[in-house]
Amino acid sequence: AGSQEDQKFCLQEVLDTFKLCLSEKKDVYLEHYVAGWRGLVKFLNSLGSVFGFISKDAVNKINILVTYLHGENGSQYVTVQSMVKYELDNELVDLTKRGSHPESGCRTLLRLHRALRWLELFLERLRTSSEDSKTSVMCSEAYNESLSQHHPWVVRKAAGMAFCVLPGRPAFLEVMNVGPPEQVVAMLGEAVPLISEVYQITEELYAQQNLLDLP
Ligand code: 1PX
Repeated sequence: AGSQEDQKFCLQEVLDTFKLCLSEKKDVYLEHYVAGWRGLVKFLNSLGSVFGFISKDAVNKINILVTYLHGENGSQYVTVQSMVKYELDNELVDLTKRGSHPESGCRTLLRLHRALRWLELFLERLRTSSEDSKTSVMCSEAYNESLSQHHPWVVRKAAGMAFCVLPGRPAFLEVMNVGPPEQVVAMLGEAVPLISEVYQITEELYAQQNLLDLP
């Protein structure tokens, strides 16, 4: 058996993990948040090795968070809210420049959080696009509106090159393993608002605590 990342992607599974993300109080469970990302990485891996540099970075960040979650202070990392409070109260975050805490949970999650905004924008485009729309265009538009602002030129360049080899819309929807295009579109209609809600809650928390520019 291969590692979890080699297994087949299925959009339903990602949708389910994002559903589990929010507690009744609208706190974000870290365990399900990283599980959602693991599912997305599976998808990325199924698109080919050109995306390897992207999935490698995502896996690296997922692993940092999982290590905290399963570490001796794991109970402080149950939700994003408790993680932020714990790390700030204990001065475990480099706030203005990189120092003794280059891999805090807060800064690591922020990277995935920014990528979640890209995902929301991209999936919304995918959902509302016509059959002959180019996924590469949807992907780069979503990227330029979000994540790219946080990336240096070289990364933007490499990302742009990777987008060019994305499969066309029909093949792309096929890899999602949901069924016919109409069904994928329906499922995206369910997934996008969920992803958006998780994004908004995290965004507000980070904004309140002044954490949106963590180095
Ligand atoms: C339902 C299917 C939808 C498709 C799912 C695809 C999942 C994509 C997962 C992307 C995760 C990207 C995480 C990037 C985090 C990041 O911004 N890292 C940078 C900063 O980190 P640092 O520690 O240095 O502060 C880091 O420099 C990143 C480097 C790798 C390049 C990131 C390019 C991101 C492009 C996102 C679009 C993915 C294209 C997928 C095509 C479907």
